[in-house]
Amino acid sequence: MAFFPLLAISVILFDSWSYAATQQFSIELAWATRAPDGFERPQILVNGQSPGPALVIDQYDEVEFLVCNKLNESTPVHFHGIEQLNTPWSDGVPGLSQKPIPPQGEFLYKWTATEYGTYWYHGHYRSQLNDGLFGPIYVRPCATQAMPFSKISSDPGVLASLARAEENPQLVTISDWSHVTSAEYLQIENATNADVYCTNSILINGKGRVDCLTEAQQHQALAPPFQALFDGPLQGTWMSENGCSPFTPVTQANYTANLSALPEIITGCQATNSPLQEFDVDPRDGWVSFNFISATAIQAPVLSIDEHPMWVYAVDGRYVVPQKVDGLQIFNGERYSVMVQLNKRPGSYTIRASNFGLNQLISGFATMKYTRGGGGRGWHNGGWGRNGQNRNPWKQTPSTPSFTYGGFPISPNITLLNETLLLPFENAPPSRRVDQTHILRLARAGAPWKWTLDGTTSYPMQPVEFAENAPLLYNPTSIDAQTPNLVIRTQNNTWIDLIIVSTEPLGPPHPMHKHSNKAYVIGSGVGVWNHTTVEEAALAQPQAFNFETPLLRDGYITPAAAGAPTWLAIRYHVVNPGAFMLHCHIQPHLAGGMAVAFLDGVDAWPVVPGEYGKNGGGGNGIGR
Ligand SMILES: [Cu+2]
Repeated sequence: MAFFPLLAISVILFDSWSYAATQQFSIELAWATRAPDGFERPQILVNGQSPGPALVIDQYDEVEFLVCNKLNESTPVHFHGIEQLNTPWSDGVPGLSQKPIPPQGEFLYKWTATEYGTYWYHGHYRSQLNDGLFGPIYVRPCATQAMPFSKISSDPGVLASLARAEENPQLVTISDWSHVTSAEYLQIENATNADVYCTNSILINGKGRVDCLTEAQQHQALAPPFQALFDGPLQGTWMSENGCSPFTPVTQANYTANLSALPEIITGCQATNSPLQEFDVDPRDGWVSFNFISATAIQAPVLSIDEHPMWVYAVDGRYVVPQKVDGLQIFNGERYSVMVQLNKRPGSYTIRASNFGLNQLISGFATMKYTRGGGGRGWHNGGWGRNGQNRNPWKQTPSTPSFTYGGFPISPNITLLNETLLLPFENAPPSRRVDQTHILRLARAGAPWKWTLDGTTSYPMQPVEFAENAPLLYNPTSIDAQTPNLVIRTQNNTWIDLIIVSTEPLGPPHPMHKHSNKAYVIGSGVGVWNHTTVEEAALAQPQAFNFETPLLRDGYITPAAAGAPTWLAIRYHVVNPGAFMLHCHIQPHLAGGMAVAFLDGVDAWPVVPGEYGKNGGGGNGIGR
């Protein structure tokens, strides 16, 4: 038949011209009893493990991601930082883009890996993320993508090593772990009427241990800025056995917590000695890329590797002009990729994740271990020399930290990344003309653990509403979509400024995250925001803004509040119509309602493919 040769030709053309492949990936979610830090409790496993298996794909691949829910509760899965260009129905947010997947149900997410870089997937229902429902995603850049490494070296051999390291990164997921489930955690917040901000350990790739410091060690480890608070407004109080800050009106926005309802498990400490994650590195490679992903519920640790500086080269997936630092603070949901040169004496070096925040003095650890000698300085596998002298070049002593247990530099010549000084590698500054400005007021909403982004109302997180009502994507004019300040409408192809203003008396930085396409972080400051537009504010305080070289990110940190209001300004281009959430990525804050919904591009509203049913119901076999 005549069409056979034609078919053969078209297959050949497809193979030689298109590198995009369809990547099928399926995960099964189930509860099991595990002890990732030596303490047994139920954990959500993804294909039998937590973190779940890594999804490693090439840029422009088509992804078909099947979720089989074997939990006894509903769930969706969200792809953090994936822009979901033209696939807003695969964003995984109940109430916005789908109904949660019921127990025994399945849902097939389909999206295109339009952007290279490090991302992750996680639960987006209540706080299931805290129970272990997450895993890494790495999208290898397409072959024509320029690489940023010439800032690190001009030596072709080194550049080749860096390129190899980038292609085979060590994916490092940092999470925090509580000895109660996320549902129990929220119940404790309710019962104590307190903002509960402590965990029992910090895990690196799912492994950690419970550390208990003596009070003397706590005093020594506490970073100076927080020491000043204990010498000031918190004078006369001290942290708990596990380093948790006291629940006083000072830390609870002037509310008084019902401490009799606070279980010992939240603030006590029983040390464990479970195994830590070990990253084996081969010094013959010259360099290794650590792609850090923060899946923490609460903690914002400073990451460092003893005796090894790090070149930060990508942030939230995108390349930046590489910057050499000794450590960096990573907030909830963020990703930082760093290049590390393997030129030290072969041995084991501690990787530290030390929380830097008033909430808790807590650290997690892992090890980077050289698998052999033969590194940059010519070390070889050692042993006893012919004359009996010890010629073993392997490092025998513990490695030297650059940061304290409290996440503070050991000495003034240790450098911590200042993320506001990072420059985009491929700069495409935002529009200077803006169509809409929204001022979002971040505050507590009637309780220390309830939050709002519109100044008064918590975003409704009640599961019953998600189960019964049509998601906003499916019905953008429903009753749910009429709450004026919690559901914000934008027109397609317009530029939007969002100003997040915080008036908390004493509050942590809030790592805000907007779903779909990235936003430019154009400014932040301390003081009252009394402007109607960024343009007006920039005339008054030009030093607070960067319109020329802002980073494009999917996470943006509000400045910490300590007695004065703070604000953060981001700018984004509406290019992907759909229903997308903006929220704080501290999980108890999200559960407490610190969120708003955007109906982006209401004038070009997408038509959801029929395979997802009428309301993204998540029934069996969707899309198959
Ligand atoms: Cu927050």
